[in-house]
Amino acid sequence: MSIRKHAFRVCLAAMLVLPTGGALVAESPSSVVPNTPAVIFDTDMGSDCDDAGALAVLHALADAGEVRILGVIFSSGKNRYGVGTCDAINTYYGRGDLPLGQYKGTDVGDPKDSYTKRIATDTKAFRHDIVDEAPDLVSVYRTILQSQPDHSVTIVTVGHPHGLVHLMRDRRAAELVRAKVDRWVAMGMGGWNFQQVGMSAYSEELLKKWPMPFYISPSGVDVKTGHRRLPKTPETNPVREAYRLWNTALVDGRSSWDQVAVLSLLRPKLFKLEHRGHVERTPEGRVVWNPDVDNPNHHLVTPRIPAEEMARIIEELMARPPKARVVAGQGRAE
Ligand SMILES: [Ca+2]
Repeated sequence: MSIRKHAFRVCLAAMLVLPTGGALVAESPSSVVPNTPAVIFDTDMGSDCDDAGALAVLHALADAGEVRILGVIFSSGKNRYGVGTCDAINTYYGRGDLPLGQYKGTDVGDPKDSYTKRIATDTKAFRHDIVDEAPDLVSVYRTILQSQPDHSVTIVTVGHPHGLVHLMRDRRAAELVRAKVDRWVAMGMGGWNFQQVGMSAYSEELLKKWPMPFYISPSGVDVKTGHRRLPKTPETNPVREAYRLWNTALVDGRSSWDQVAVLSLLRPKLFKLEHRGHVERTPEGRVVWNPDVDNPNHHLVTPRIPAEEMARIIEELMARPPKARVVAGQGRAE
C-alpha cells in the first residue's frame, strides 16, 4: 500500500485527488528549498499525545519548506491503531499518500490507548484510508532509504527505537543505513523510550550497533502545549482530537518531549549541543548521558531558550492551518 501511495504521490506531486472526490493542493517540489532535511518519523503514536503534536509540527515545517517528510513508521506492536492515526494526521495535512510502516511483532509497545482507536477507525470524519494495517517497518525503511541520495536521510525517533535494531539485523537494511542516513535524532534519556514496555531487550544492542551520528534530546517535560491555540483548530483535526481524548491535554496542556526533539533538528539555533560524552545504559537499564567518556558519534541536544518561549513556538506550529486546501468536493481544511 505505501509503495503504491508513494508512486501516486510522485506522479501527482502538485495535485492530489482524494478517493472521496475532493482534491488537495499540496506543496510543489519547487517550493522545497534545496538541501532541506529529509526525515523518516518513527513514533509510538497513542501512548502519549505529544507524538501527535510532533507529527503536526513536522507537517507545519514541511508546509514551510523547512523539511521533507519521507515516511512515517509506527513502532508499537501492541496497539495497531497508531498507524491509522498517523495516516489521519498525514491526510489532514494533505499528505495521505506518505509511505507508512508498522512493527508486526508484539513484544514492544504500550498496550494502553486513549485516542488512536477512535481516530483510526473514524475514516469518515478524518478521511484517511488506513486503519490498522501497513507494511512491515523494515521493508518500508529499505524502500525509502534506497531511493534517497547518500547520507541525506535523518531518522527521528520519538518512541521506542527498536526499529533501528531490526534494520541493523537485516543485511541490506544495515548497508542502506550506512550509505543513506545522515543522522539519528532520538527523543530519549531516562527510562521510557529506551527501557520500558519491551525496549530493554533492544537498547544495549542498539547503542552497540548503531553506526551513524546520534543526537539525543531529553527535554520537554516543562514545555506545556496543546491548550493554547490547538483547541481553536477544526474538530476534524486529528491532532486536536488526540489532545481532547488524552486526559485533559486540550484544557491543561501536555509536556512536549517529542515536539522538542523534532525542533532540535529543524530549528537548531534554539538548542545547544554537547559533543563530548556518550549515551550509555546503566546496569539498572536507564539511558543516561555520560560526559566523562567520549563517543564522537554521540551528541546531547538541549534548549537554549526558556520553556515558555519554546512552548509558544511549538503551539503556533501545532495549530498552523495546513497549507493543503480542498479545492473541490467537500471541504475539510481551510
Ligand atoms: Ca512518543
